Amino acid sequence: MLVFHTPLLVLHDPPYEILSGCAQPYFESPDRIALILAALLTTKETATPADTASHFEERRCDWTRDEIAADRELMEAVARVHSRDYLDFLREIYDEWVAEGGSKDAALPETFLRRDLLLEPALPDTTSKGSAIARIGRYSFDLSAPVTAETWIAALASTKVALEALAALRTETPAAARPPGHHATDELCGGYCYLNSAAVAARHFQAERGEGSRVAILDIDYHHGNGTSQIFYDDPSVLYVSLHATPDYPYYTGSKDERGGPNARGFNINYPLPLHTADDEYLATLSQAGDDVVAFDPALVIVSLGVDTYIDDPITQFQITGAAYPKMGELVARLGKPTLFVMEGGYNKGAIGKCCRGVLEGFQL
Ligand code: SP5
Ligand code: ZN
Repeated sequence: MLVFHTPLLVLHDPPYEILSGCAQPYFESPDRIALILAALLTTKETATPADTASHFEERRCDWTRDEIAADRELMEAVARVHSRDYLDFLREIYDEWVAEGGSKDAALPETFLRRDLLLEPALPDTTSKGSAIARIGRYSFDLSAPVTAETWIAALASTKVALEALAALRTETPAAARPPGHHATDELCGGYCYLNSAAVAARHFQAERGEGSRVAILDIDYHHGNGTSQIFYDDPSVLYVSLHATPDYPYYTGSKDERGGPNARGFNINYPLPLHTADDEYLATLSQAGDDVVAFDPALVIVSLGVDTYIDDPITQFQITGAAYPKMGELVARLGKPTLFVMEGGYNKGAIGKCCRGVLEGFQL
């Protein structure tokens, strides 16, 4: 199994985020990638037959910052999902923020543009250019997506890693990508996410294979992927199926009633699960979600792989143990489809590598 990554992913390193009203160290930290790669690429000293059967081969992509910034094809791919204005915002905001006297550590909103705050329907000019602090409140939905000097390059690199893995896809390929993507909508960043790599990969696949080719996105991150759901909500060619905790972040989306827009009723499927959910209930639900995917008969399955479902994750509440991860991988393999894994959340530094390895080994059994 080829594992894709690039050293550029670590460039995005915000000093803090605001959680529960307090500044906290940024949970979505750069060392997550090294921890995952170490777990995948290290051969265990006590190799069992199962270990040797699963084989991870590193594909390190040595792009330069300039190559990423000037990559026209990548921009085109990203622009299939995100609006031009939003992409301009991500590229420009840090410099604009610093020029305005903002902290060099990171740009973070002070206010959010809520449409119900406006007295006239047109957006105020300040949200396009001229006031960085107004502009960032237009394109963010929380205080967990600070924009640093390097965020734009790292987010682009993260998406490019997913596209490289997609291009190399045979039966399965994991992309070790960060920052994650599933909370990013067409024009909002939040929840550690800036560019929605899984969505960009889905659209890119369709651009190459023909517009109607069916793609299923199976989101097994602990949180509801509100961004992915929004992007494909009215599109019957992309099935979005999510297992996630309720009530928890992002709080306002993820209910069973969200079944898709008028053109795509039934193509958005949510499985909200109670906060205390443990292995058996989770796996039974995943198996049901697998049936949804099989019924849809997609040409490609994209797994938004978050391992923040783990029992000892610092910001979540499920009680999923290490033993469940290989079983998740097995259930995904049973779908019998070409499968792209794109990394999303997972914040327990001692466990994320093991959990990812578990899923991918289970897939290969
Ligand atoms: C990709 C991804 O997993 N994003 C998750 C973003 C979650 N951000 C808010 C989490 C709120 C956690 N509140 C409990 C804090 C316990 N210290
Ligand atoms: Zn998550």
